[in-house]
Amino acid sequence: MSTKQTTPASISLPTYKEGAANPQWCPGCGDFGALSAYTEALRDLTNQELFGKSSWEAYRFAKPLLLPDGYCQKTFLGVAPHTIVTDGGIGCMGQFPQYVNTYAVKMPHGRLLPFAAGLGAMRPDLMIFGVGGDGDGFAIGAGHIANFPAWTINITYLIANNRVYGLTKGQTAPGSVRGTATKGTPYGSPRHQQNFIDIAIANGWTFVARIAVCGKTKDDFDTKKQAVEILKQAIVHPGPSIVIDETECPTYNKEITPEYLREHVVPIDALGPHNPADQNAASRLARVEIKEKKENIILTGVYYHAERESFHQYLGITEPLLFKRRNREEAKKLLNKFA
Ligand SMILES: Cc1ncc(C[n+]2csc(CCOP(=O)(O)OP(=O)(O)O)c2C)c(N)n1
Ligand code: SF4
Ligand SMILES: [Mg+2]
Repeated sequence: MSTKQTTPASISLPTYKEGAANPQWCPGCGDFGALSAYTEALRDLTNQELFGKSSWEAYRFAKPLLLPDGYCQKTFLGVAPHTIVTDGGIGCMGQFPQYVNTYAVKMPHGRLLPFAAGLGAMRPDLMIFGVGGDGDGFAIGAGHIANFPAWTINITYLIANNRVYGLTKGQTAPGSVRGTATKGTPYGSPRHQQNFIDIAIANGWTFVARIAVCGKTKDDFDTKKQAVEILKQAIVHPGPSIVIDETECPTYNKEITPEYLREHVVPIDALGPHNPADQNAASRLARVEIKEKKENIILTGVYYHAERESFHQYLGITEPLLFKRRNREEAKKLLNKFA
């Protein structure tokens, strides 16, 4: 993160790129679209007015403003470069935190959620944004996808589903469709594609959505605009949010091109009304699309959205734990409880 001080007025889109490294992704990599949607979402939230104050001011006055309701409302604790932690895994998408001007961490493969759990528990005033690939999330990290949401800690997790292990040169990944031929599976992989949305709903993620940043579809539907809106909703959602980004790896996955995505993306609303609060309806919707064959559709939009008592609400915690100063005696007493 840049150490240069910024004034509230100067926080804009360039601020989120200031001092960040130049992306090392291949030309045409879908991760560029995800990065751009993320920074635009941050820009919009940064400039949002709340409680009659800009979010920057709200950050500074967060404590008095938010005490009555607790810290479950991550939204407006202030979205600004110094209040955001972008938490990456390993893989091409895992490089993402280096390319944005926020605090950044890079965890071992599949382990961004344990870090988020610890940080989110202690610092609910921060906005935590996890980023990784389909392999990182649903292969080596799958145990955390299952366990993390049970803690009802407030984060947003963006997973790039390019359907390959991009960084390690294109092996099949949890997002790969059955029959995918790679160097490691020259006759086509017999493994079925995992249904990420269904897994997320079943495991208790309380905001579950899919995006695809691929321009305008044949029906003139703007996928980037939808992606930015969904990321904003996911960030604002007071609980574990997961967003699957259907994207391309032009280097190792020649089948999923932007044209392919534009042809197959259909917004959920186009199928008729959907109530995201209805978990059964959301699970049914998650099974509408079977992407084993090319002619099937890729639904984008919010599948599921529910409120659930948070970790901090349950424990009655109304201020970030690290802000609370304890003297030595108090700390000793607390530790002795675990002896
Ligand atoms: C413990 C461990 N096992 C294996 C690896 C090798 N490895 C690095 S990235 C990667 C796969 C990344 O695929 P994905 O998460 O889909 O990200 P992408 O590169 O496609 O964005 C693997 C297997 C590793 N870094 N650490
Ligand atoms: S290998 Fe694929 S996922 Fe990785 S940077 Fe290149 S295009 Fe992107
Ligand atoms: Mg991948």
